[in-house]
Amino acid sequence: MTTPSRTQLTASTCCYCGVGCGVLIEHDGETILGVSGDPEHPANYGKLCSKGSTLHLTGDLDARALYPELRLGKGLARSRTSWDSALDHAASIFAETIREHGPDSVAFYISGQLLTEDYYAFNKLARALVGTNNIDSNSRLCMSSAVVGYKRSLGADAPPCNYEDIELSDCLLIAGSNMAYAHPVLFRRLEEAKARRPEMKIIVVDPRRTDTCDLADLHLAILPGTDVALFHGILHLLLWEGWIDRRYIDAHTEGFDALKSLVRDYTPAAVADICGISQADLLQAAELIGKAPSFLSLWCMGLNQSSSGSAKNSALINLHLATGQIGKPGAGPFSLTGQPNAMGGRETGSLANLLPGHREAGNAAHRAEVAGYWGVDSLPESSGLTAVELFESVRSGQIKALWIACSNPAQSLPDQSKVHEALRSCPFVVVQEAFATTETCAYADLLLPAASWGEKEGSVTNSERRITHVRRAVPAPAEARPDWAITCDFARRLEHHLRPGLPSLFDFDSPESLFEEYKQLTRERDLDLSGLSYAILDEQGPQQWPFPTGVSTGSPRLYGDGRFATDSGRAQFVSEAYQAPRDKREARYPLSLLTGRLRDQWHGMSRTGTAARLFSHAPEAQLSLHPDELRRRHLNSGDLVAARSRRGSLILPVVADAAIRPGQAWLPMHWGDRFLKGLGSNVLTQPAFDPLSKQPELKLSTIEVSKVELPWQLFALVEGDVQHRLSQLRPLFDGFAFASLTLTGRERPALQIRAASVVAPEADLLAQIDALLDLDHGPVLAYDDPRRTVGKRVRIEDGRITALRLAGETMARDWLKSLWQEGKADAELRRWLLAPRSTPPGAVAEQQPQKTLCNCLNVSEQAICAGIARGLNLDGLKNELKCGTSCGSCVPEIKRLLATQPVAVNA
Ligand SMILES: Nc1nc2c(c(=O)[nH]1)N[C@H]1C(S)=C(S)[C@@H](COP(=O)(O)OP(=O)(O)OC[C@H]3O[C@@H](n4cnc5c(=O)[nH]c(N)nc54)[C@H](O)[C@@H]3O)O[C@H]1N2
Ligand SMILES: Nc1nc2c(c(=O)[nH]1)N[C@H]1C(S)=C(S)[C@@H](COP(=O)(O)OP(=O)(O)OC[C@H]3O[C@@H](n4cnc5c(=O)[nH]c(N)nc54)[C@H](O)[C@@H]3O)O[C@H]1N2
Ligand code: SF4
Ligand SMILES: [Mo]
Repeated sequence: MTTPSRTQLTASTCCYCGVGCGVLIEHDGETILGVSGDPEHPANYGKLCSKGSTLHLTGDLDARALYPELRLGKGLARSRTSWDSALDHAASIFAETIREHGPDSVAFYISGQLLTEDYYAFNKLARALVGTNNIDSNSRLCMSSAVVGYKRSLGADAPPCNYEDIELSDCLLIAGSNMAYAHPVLFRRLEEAKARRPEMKIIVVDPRRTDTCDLADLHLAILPGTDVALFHGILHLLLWEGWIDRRYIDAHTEGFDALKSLVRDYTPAAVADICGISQADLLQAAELIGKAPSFLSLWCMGLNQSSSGSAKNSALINLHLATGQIGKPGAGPFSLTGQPNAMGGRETGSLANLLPGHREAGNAAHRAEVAGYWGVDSLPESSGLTAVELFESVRSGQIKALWIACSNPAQSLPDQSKVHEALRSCPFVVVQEAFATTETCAYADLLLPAASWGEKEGSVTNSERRITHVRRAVPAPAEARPDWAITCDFARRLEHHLRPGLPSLFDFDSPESLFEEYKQLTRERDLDLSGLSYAILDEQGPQQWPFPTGVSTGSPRLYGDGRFATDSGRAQFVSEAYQAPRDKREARYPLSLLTGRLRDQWHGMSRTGTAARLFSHAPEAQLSLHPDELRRRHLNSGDLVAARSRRGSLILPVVADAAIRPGQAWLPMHWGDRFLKGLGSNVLTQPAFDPLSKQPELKLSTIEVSKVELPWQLFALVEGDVQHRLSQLRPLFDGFAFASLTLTGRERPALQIRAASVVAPEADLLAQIDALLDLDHGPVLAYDDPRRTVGKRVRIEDGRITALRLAGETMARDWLKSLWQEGKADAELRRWLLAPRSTPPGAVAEQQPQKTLCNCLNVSEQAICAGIARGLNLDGLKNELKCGTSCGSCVPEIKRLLATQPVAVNA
């Protein structure tokens, strides 16, 4: 018998965004019981957002990868195997492929969600052992334009600011970042700073009116892809008005004259026209920037994910150099990193073109330094394939063995039809994953179960260059292992084939041993962290690099002395003209489709998609259009539409949203084929990429939207065992034109399915669906109309609905769902069920799904609007409904409702 063990707390980090919040994991040594913000961590001082604070509710074991699984031939099912045979098998296939087709016939696709030590192990495996530069990461889809921007403008890939600078700044430009959703804890810090110093000015540049605009003094809703013209237009005005810092330019920069002549053409009239904003707003932006004592810019994917991503980054950095706004408190160009350890990946050189310690794979001296340190003759010279190119080479057959770790490319890369084709045709695909449910796992010939959040040790670097020791709280479930251990174990087995008899390059017995080896490769480089150790991180807490040997604390800010990491020591102005986006709008594709993030979901939803409550803020996939665009197409909110791009099409509901300008559309990036039939959001997006950063234009593609007539509709809901049911039911909906499978509920999580097709499916298929919904036996009330076009099934246990299915038409959907939510099954329900007519009692027309704004306290948008109608202000709403009093992620949205909802007028 086991005795109940005491609850313990382990300080670690949140595994989601690049803010890098510290968390305290509450556990009993076996199971994670709770999570709270670490009050000592300098990124968040105890705060967490709606995602971080629900981490302990995610990670349903039913969705986890638990054992190695091997497929012995294409078309066969995978079966469980041992770690030894899994890795031996992988090593012999990789060795054989390399022997027959050369080292560049294999590739590794890794992730900014790996820890630094994992990254380092992979990098050494690819370059030193295999001898290929075909190792790229999902950071290619994320930060690679910022890497180019920093390197060519400032000489090194180093964000020069820190989080306090955000609070200290007098003027902030937030460009292409919806920090209210994507970096919420930093946004909370900004909200508090602005409340303390209302004179602080905030400009938001985003085609959409996002929740981040809630703090904006000025919102520039530019046309998508026009940022370069905007930044050049601002510089034009700064020059004209004399708001530049000539002394700084002369002392610390090069290339200003060329830029000056380039921006001469970017007159206010021309720029206002290109960007679709008013000249007055443009002038105001220039004035706010030009006159501010300190100026800081924050940016994210709206700049990076573009075919002119590098140009956007450099054009923004130009503004800082021209005004001398860098290297001092409250000033500087500050890219927000997306993933928790995108920075660590850049530091360890885990993009195809990089090497550890901010070195270049294309630089012979850098290669020689690293090869010497690793004790190998040389490192590969041929350039490596970057994400989009890499999958294209898989498709064309050039890559024959592919190792994917900690990323879900069958959901997140652009142009999904091609990506699925590539994975289908690749002779050998290894997927090293924590969750077995991802779209990519379906293609794994070998699935390797990885430890995940709370189960692994290592280090991460957040957006402000701060390194935190990630600590393990509990053991990984079943046979899952930490990534570094999987990688090193495989590498040692591959060495038997490729370097027989030689001493191992992978003699690591802990993440700390990897860190100790890696850190020496940063010595005397711009990011020098050779003075750091796990012991220092434990004693002194998280530290910012550079942290060279001998110092006692890291560096909060870079370039304070005006010396840059370039050969001349001077920062470089980059002069590049504005180029219009690639995917042109035209009669056939008249709408610009933007994609991005929801507040409570993370990427492909492998983790957040296991917690039903995280669906309540955005219950299902929807395509948002301006109300005028709906009117023009005779569409109503809730109608099913086909969205078509040059690459694919997707059927989903449409919704009116005035936050989006006419001519544009908005689709969250999160929905993949598991949750939305049809390969998900990225079936529409385009693979065009920036010529320098090779970062694809995920933010912008052109589409058309038209109504689809799918009269036969299905709605189903079933409580419990949600992950299994989702996995089993999803394939049964392949034949439907539309199918959306989501989670709903809070205390009693349920799977909810909406589907539609032109005609009713075979009775057989419906019977299979019913069986998986538990609607084929036991206490089930059923009614089928004589012509069998309409059918209803409701399971009632202990006086409550536990499962239901409506087929043919679904008018009673909302009524039944609310009965389910309320735990009721009354006489009216029974009467309705057995009646031929399907109109529900007192039926209302189908409604938009109810939205929960405050996820912590479970307060719906309706309740908040009712409170506003009663005359409550923000404090009143907080007091009475408690909304917004926990993590605060919903506060911007509540404020927006306060500003737009009709309020009761008190006599
Ligand atoms: N909730 C949540 N948070 C996350 C993540 C998540 O999945 N969920 N992922 C993390 C990761 S990896 C990343 S990279 C970050 C991303 O963080 P963000 O980049 O802030 O988030 P996105 O919603 O992808 O895009 C930001 C904005 O860019 C705008 N945009 C589109 N085109 C343009 C343009 O041409 N110019 C400008 N100026 N703006 C444009 C979009 O309208 C959108 O509002 O979020 C991180 N945080
Ligand atoms: N349309 C559109 N597409 C986009 C974007 C966009 O804005 N618009 N944004 C892009 C950006 S910025 C990004 S960063 C990418 C993200 O795209 P992906 O890299 O595909 O993102 P995730 O779904 O987070 O994939 C991480 C995977 O790692 C698994 N995992 C979690 N923890 C561990 C672990 O410890 N070890 C291992 N081995 N596996 C683990 C998770 O289950 C998950 O499946 O998406 C890109 N795609
Ligand atoms: S802001 Fe939220 S998602 Fe990002 S690290 Fe902090 S708690 Fe995690
Ligand atoms: Mo990202």
